[in-house]
Amino acid sequence: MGRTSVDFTVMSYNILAQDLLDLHPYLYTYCPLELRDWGYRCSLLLQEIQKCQPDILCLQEVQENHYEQQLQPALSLMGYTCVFKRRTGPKPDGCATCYRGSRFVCAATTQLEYFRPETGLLDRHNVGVVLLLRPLVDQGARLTERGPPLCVANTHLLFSPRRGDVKLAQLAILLAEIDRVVKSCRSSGEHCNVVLCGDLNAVPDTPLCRLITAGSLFYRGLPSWMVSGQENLSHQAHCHRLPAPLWPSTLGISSSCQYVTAKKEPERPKAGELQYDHDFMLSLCFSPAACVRPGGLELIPGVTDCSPDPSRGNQTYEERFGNTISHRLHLESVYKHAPRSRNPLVTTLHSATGAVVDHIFYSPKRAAGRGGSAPRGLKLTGFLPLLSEDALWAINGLPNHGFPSDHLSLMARFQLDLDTV
Ligand code: KL2
Repeated sequence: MGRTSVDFTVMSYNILAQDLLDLHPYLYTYCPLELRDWGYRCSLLLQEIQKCQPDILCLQEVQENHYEQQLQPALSLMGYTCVFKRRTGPKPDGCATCYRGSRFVCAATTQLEYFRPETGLLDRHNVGVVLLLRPLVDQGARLTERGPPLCVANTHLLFSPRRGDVKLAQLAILLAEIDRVVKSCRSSGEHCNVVLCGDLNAVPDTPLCRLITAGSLFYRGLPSWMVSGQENLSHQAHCHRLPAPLWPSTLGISSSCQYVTAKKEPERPKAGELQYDHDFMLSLCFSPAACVRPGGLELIPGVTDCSPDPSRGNQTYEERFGNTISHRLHLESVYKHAPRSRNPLVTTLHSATGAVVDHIFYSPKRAAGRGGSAPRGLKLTGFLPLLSEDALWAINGLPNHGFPSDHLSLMARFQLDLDTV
């Protein structure tokens, strides 16, 4: 009898790009210069990863030259395979997703760019990485692929507290890609679990996070700054409210955060191609396309007098979009139990802010499907606690002698049921 489940851990960590630290020194005046040094921070970071031994590591603010010169080589020696995606634009950092080669094989990789200037909305240089991983299980001294696949999405969404509209559209691109991966698994009969993590630059219980966990968001008219809850900007005179639709159809993503397959214009037939043989016409007889009534069809009672349903098909993009964004993934937050208190827990802290902006979402375990199929989803079996603002200021804020970044690392442990053999 083989194993019936495996455990794995996921860490999400914004490691504070040196470039951004040096660009905003006024945020870290309390932090001694020697603790702001990349060499010092890098060795602390690698020690922390070595100690926690996450099976999957999702890093944000990874500076390209530091990735190439220090992080990738060191992580490779620790047994990790990494996929890095630098931001578009001038800033030299990006996201890196690493997994332990002894625990997973990677079946597919997508590097997402959210810069889509043709949309008139997505004009910021943020990125994401989506991997499809297959668990490896030790079976008689041999590593074998076993169990349902896992889609791991890692991202760092736009910081700007006012631009909730851009953040939501960036998230929609990420959700559409995850949906595509999950669907491609489903088409081959597999249930794909999802882990979505990273620095979303949005605090819990705000519209952006609620879209992820509730699956839908009514956004029309919502003040843009409210989307992420980073700052209260209700006092400002001019307040941008979210329009509907939020993004144009040219993005190729529906309001349910799924890719829209573009409808191609039918090609005009060349002369002589208008001949159809009897078998071809017969094969069309019951196909849906053959049941659509051409606009200028001559009325013959009983033959051509059933007209198409006018409530479908003629709607404009704006009408179809509605005022709601939704998605079809079931996701829960690992850190939803974090209690609100006078001394709040945080994932990031410096002179200007102390907040929870980093998250790990996952497909929770649900009841068995019909026909006695195996229960689906991940069982959360543990997570690394956060610290309070007070506790962190008591050890001189972030970064400090023990923590290399202005963010804390988040970590969760999951149990995954393997397919029974
Ligand atoms: O909030 V962050 O820090 O997830 O920890 O993400 C962004 C900010 C990161 C990438 O753009 O750079 C930080 N004031 C303070 N921090 C800023 C600012 C700013 N004006 N701009 C960017 N960042």
